[in-house]
Amino acid sequence: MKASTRLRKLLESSNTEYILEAHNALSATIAESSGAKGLWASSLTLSASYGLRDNSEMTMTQVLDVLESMTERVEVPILFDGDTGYGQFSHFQQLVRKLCAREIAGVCIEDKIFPKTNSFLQSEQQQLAPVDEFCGKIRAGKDIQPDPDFVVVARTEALITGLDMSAALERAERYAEAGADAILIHSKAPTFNEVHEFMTQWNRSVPVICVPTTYYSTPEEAYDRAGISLVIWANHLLRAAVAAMQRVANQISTSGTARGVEDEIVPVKELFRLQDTEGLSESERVYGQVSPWRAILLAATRGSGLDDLTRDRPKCMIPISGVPAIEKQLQHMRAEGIRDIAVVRGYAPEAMTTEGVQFFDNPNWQETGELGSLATARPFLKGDVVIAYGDILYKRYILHELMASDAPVTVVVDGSRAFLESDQTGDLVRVSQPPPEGYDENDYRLVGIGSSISRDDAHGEWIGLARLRGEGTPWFSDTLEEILSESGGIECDMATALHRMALEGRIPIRVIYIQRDWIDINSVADVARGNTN
Ligand code: SPV
Ligand code: MG
Repeated sequence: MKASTRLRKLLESSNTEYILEAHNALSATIAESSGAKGLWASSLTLSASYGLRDNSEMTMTQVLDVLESMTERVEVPILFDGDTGYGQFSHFQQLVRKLCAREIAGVCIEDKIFPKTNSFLQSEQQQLAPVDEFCGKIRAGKDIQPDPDFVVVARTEALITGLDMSAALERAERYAEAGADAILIHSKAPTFNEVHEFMTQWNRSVPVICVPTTYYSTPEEAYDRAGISLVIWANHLLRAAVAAMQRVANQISTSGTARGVEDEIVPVKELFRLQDTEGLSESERVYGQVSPWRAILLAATRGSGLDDLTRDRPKCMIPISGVPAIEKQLQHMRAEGIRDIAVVRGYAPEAMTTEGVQFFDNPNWQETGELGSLATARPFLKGDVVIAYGDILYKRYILHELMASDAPVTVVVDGSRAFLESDQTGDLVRVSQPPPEGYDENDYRLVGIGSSISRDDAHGEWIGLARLRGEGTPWFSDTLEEILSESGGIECDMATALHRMALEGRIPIRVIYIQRDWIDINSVADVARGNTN
């Protein structure tokens, strides 16, 4: 149901309803959660919270901004205290259009002259607008409103400015005839008597609203008995906030510490709740704004046989077609949605100028081997994580296929047997089956990897790209820690860990076969190849 329709229902309800003041999105949320069925966007409290006077000092743009933030956060209808309608009839028409566009349920305008003053300030000196002029303003608003249910409340300040009851009644009747959906009869009397008298003489052509700021002690039944449709508690949330803020500010200023106030204020997590932080986490799960993926790039080594090229930089910083090799891999990772990336540095860390990654340092890279480097990046070794050598280059589809795998542990293996063409080989791999001739959907499982696999037994070569997820990650981590503690952290490579896991066989390690489409930068020849690719 539209907010405006809901406000109409409150006005038409058979008993007296109430609405609560709110001056920003936070107080609107608090009022709504308390059970208030509607909100009063008060000119007094909106302007006060802006550090301005309630003398038409807040501009239409400023109030619309606040109203927009309020209506975005609450479901209950908002009745906006529109003062004199921001000028003559044509300004009021603009206001009505803008309020309808923001789904504000209704506006209340008062029969004073711009710039108005709050009803409780020098009220007797305030001038009322001529009745005909104010009726014209009401008609102008009603004629223009794009939402037929939008509520225009006409407020008469007759009693506030010291006019008598008959003047108040006459004005109210004329405003109802002009099309007002409700009358707000304002009074500054200390008791309900004045408004009560108005009600006894009122023709009841439209619902009546009152604002018992000064006659707040009236018993609730009195409004009902008198036929009041809606009571506005017009400023209570801001007054409550001011009292609390003054108490806490003074206490901290006097004592110099916040120790004593902690019990009197809400915990920070209450602010998070009111901001709907939980809702954001939910959306992140739905829309995948936050990538669940991490990567650790092992980039600690200098590389052998690359002396000239690595005099003052690690091998992953060697430019390939003008771009450091590692940057090419990072581009692929970001394109695949991997945002949290760790790079383990070792040799010449100062030459690693890569941006947007978190560095971990392994100063003992020469002794520890890959697992020692990996161990420095332990905080990244959780959840869904890609582990990659920093010095490999590959086509992007390879990473894409790896990210599509749902296995707990997946490794990418080049099944082309290109290693037979070179005497320098990386980690040879034995798989449950040789690579397929063409496309197939079989699952391939890692049987063994590393130095124990002979060239004859090997089905391919691990390219230095693996992914862990689910139960695969703690399994790998445990294996890593086990190997490090056995070896004292010396000379252990990734293949040692993967081989041990394959032998243990607790969960199949999936192999994704590729055919070439990658290189590693292990020799000057490789670099030359990279530059020509
Ligand atoms: C307001 O809340 O701004 C009102 C009511 O207009 S009063 O302050 O009583 O004028
Ligand atoms: Mg006001």
